Amino acid sequence: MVGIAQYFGLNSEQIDSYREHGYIILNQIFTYQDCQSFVKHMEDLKYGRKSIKGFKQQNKYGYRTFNQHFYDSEVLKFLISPHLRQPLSDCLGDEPEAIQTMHFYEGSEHERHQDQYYLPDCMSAWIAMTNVDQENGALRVQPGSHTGRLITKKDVPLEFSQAETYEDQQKNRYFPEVDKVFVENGNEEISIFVNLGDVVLFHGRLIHGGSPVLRKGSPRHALACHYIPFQSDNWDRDWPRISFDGNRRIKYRSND
Ligand SMILES: O=C(O)CCC(=O)C(=O)O
Repeated sequence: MVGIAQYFGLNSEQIDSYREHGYIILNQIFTYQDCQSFVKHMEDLKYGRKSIKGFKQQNKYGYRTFNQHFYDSEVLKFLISPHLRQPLSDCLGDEPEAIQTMHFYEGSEHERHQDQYYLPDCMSAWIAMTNVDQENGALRVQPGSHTGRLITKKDVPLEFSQAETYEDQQKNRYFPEVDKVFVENGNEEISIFVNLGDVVLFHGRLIHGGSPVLRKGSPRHALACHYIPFQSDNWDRDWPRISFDGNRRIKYRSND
């Protein structure tokens, strides 16, 4: 098992802060050793020193892997770590079910977006596996934006044609809409600097993205984990929804 010895939920101040700002930083949830051995695992896979069936990197928003927990128990271990269960449940007001992972080898420089566009009702636990500073592409967020407008697939349909790729759709139609909401909200954007083992919990409506990478090529390992409330029916993927007990269910939207 990874993580420090005891499991805590959020105190009332932390819950209030999460509700007000749409994110909260939890310090030292995972140990130096947990993070170091995970980074080694990821680097070994990247450079072919180790192989695992299904392993694939995407060169999209920096080097990353997508849903590696489907085939890699090292990722699954973090995704459903008991250290995250109660804090997530305190934020969601329901039992969390794990739905998605992305491991970033480096800063993504991802444009501003809201995760609930892609995964309705979700929230995120973003685990820093290396120290994250001004230079290697910190997470940037607009505090309070989780109470502003959410751009959904009804506003910007996620449809492509021969003439328009997914990337075009995002760049030409989706990101500009989020930028409009960002301006409407009016709050300052901030970059979040954290140490390895820290976790940023954030609301799925929070406008966020990746800060510019000033030191090109610098490693910045982070595992972004996404969760949905158990009661949510807002789900149309065929991916398993994984409980913290390890149970898996495939649950489709019951209406519309
Ligand atoms: O890690 C990053 O740079 C961005 C992560 C992100 O945008 C996400 O997890 O949705």
